[in-house]
Amino acid sequence: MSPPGRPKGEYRSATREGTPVNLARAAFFALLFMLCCSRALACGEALGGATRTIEGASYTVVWKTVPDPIQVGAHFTVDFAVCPRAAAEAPRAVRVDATMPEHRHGMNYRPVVSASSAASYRAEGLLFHMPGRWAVTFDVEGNGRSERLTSVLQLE
Ligand SMILES: [Cu+2]
Repeated sequence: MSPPGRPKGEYRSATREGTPVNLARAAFFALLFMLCCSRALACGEALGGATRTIEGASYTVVWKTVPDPIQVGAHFTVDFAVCPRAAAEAPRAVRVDATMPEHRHGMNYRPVVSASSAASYRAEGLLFHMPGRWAVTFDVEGNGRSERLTSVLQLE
């Protein structure tokens, strides 16, 4: 589309003169986009709300209980994300369990883990049958080994 009354050639030449400015603008907006919008979600960001983070050698686990806080003797769910660190591969399998280290016992229930998206999981069927110090463990299989990430919960 040429402006009326102007020869096509002259108009296109004028456009070319403006090119360096347009490139600079495009580069500026590309940079702005990279800074603001294309950033991958931080690990567990999709979980929302208050989360706990465990940094392991190969994986980071970000998790929260539903409900939060949990009650003695009531089933609860753990929603969590497992994110590979550095060159670690995506986890092949993830298990969740809990024990009371001082009492040398675990739960009376075995949680069932299901994947809710590529990096997000849900462990259902947990129940802490007594108050005290509970260690929640996440066993992540990947890179030919299993890494255990542990977080401690004090239950009143
Ligand atoms: Cu106990």
